[in-house]
Amino acid sequence: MSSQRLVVVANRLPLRIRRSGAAWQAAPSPGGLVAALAPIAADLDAQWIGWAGANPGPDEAGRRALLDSWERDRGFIAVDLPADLVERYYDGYANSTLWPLLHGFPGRVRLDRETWLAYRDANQRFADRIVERYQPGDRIWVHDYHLALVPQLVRERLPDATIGFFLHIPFPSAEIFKILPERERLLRGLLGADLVAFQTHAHLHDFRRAVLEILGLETGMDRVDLGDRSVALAALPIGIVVGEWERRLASRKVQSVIRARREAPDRLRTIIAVDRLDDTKGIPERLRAFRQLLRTRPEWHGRVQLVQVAVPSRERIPRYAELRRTVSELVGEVNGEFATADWNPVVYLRRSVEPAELTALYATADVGWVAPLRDGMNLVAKEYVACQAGESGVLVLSEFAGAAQELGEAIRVNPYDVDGSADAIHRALTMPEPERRDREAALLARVTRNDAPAWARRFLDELRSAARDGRRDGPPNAGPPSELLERGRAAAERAFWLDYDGSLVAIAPRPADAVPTPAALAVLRRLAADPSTHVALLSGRARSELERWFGEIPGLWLAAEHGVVIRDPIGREWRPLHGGLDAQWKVAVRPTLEHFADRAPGSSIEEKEFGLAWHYRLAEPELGAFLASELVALLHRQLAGTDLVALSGRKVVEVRFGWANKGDAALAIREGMPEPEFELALGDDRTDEDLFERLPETALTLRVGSGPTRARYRVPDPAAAIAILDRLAETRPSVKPMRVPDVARQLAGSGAAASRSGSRWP
Ligand code: GDG
Repeated sequence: MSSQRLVVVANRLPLRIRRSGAAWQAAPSPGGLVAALAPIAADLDAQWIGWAGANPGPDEAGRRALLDSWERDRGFIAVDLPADLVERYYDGYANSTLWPLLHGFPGRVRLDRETWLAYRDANQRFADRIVERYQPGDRIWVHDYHLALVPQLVRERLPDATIGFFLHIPFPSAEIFKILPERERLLRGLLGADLVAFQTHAHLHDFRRAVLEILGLETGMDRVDLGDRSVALAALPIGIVVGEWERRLASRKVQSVIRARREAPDRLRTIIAVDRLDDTKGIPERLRAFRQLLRTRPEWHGRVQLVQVAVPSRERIPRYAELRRTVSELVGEVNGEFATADWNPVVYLRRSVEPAELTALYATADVGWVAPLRDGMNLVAKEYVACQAGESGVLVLSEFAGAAQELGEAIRVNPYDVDGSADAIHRALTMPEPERRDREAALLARVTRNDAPAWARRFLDELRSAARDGRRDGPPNAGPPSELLERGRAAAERAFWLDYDGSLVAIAPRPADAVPTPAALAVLRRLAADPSTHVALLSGRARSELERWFGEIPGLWLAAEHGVVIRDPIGREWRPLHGGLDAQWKVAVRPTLEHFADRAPGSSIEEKEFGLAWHYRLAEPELGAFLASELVALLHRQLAGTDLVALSGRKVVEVRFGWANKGDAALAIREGMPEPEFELALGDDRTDEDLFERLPETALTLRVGSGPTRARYRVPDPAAAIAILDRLAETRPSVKPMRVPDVARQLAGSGAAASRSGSRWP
């Protein structure tokens, strides 16, 4: 049994089964995924799970026998889907709802509960197959919009499985995605994975927005935190198998076709376009633009030809049948308007062409015209570049294809702009040879470097680290071992980084009620009184409160508002962590928060010196949570481009400086100190995770209460935390006599002294 199998899950298996006369036969499936993964699949002991394409019919035993042999000999595991289910799941929800919606065409979306139920059912069947065949150590790689629920369905039954998802098509703006009645289920479905990857950063960004606005979950640039685990996000543009096109290009047969075409005496300038007959591909728009070129630039009459290959696709869906009619009519119109006895402007191939012929078409075309209205990536663009190797064809590429992000040397077009597109084609046809060669060479280098095997390897690397880093249930409620505390008690130089609310005192319904307990005050005093122990209280509270409660404790550092301002224990002066403190912004932001406070009875606004917070602990929980996600989304827009951020915490949404965090505050204080021999950090929420993350590995990090954490140890409540601090405050064997903390003295002095200390104080 291999321990690192790759299980590829896609709507279709690499082979489909079909009836030929009295027998069942295997035929290759359409789609490039097999080719993309083939170069790495062999090394990875890859299994495939997918639909085999045909439904039970006559001779069920024969069909089963063939499918069984696929499984045995090739690792292809078929998912059985009854014909009526395929129609509702595949033609229905996947291609009539999700496909147009994810491409951003809400007007073309069909919403229908029946097809949604079929989609769920089909996804469940895929998940069942995965779970049935699962072996510990497997890496499960789910592909595309047909199977968005699969990651979560598998996660529910295999909590420890490694699951990745790749979306081949775009993700739309949140406004459009929200249209879907099943939006929440779909997002949750995807977030069952350890890694969700997209073709471009733009799609990834739109996905993050949807997660925020629909689920109310904040996301990092490349991560969604779900509490008990996190999901990595990545932009991994797919490539083509360049080697395969090179091999075809080099074949004798293809070479002789290419030579014959290039050397033909009456050779026309040719433009190649290759698409599935799909309304996202912009075929009618392209034909209109070509007509415009011929109308406005008669010099091309008789000299240029557009070869449009259009492979029929999803023909049972009415939208597709209609598109087929539209395209045929337009081809007829353009040819009818301009053709002569010796010249046909448009050659229309409404069928699939053989790979060898396609290679020759790409290689001999002067222009590759790729004009989708929206496309995840578009492999045709890359294939054209690969087949022009050593030649000087020009790629004209829609700015709405994912490929446009990578292929900057192409001529970019807006496919909706008929005149602009006609001009771009004219420009491509008249571009000087050296410029054409330079552009093609640069494109070819990039397409070759980011080829399909490189893409797959990158995905699997990302998946490996996502699965490793994503599980953060953290340690059990055990606390640090006794000998560690003993060592801590004896260490010469020590530092303590302590959160207050939830860590030293329990959370109270109203923040003002969470006053320090005598036990908390006592232990702070004892620790801070020791000259070789540096104690810093790092809190989200305002400095006035910290000063009132703790201002008189000798030797104690205070950091207020998550480290926006810090007070040293000697000079007792507050200084900002960064320069340029300004609270003017509150004037603009306060009304937004007030509006939400009005809408949720029981909620209130807390005004800090450099921040604003909306607390909803006392509001009706469901309404509070709902409004909180709406508020965060609104604030994200309002604060874009400022150095402020909106963060949701425990029953609170807070606006504060993005640069302020407890980790940086601790490091700023730490910079001027002698290297501590022992260091302890204490915290109970997300803002303390910044602290745990930035301290050196050797620090003893301690989470108070439940929730995911980076901390090494956990204790159940503030009382248990104080018990640990009490032990560390016991009489120390090796305390050096009368040692005044150096840093404190430096910081208390002049600005010049502060900068000499090498710290980052302004
Ligand atoms: C989805 C996303 C993303 C076409 N005609 C013939 C033929 N083809 C091949 C092409 C190319 C493939 O079909 C089409 O790939 P695209 O990338 O253009 O588009 P989709 O099918 O919509 O694919 C897309 C892709 O997934 C991969 O992630 O790029 O954005 O929509 O390989 O060569 N092949 C042959 N004869 C034809 O007539 N042999």
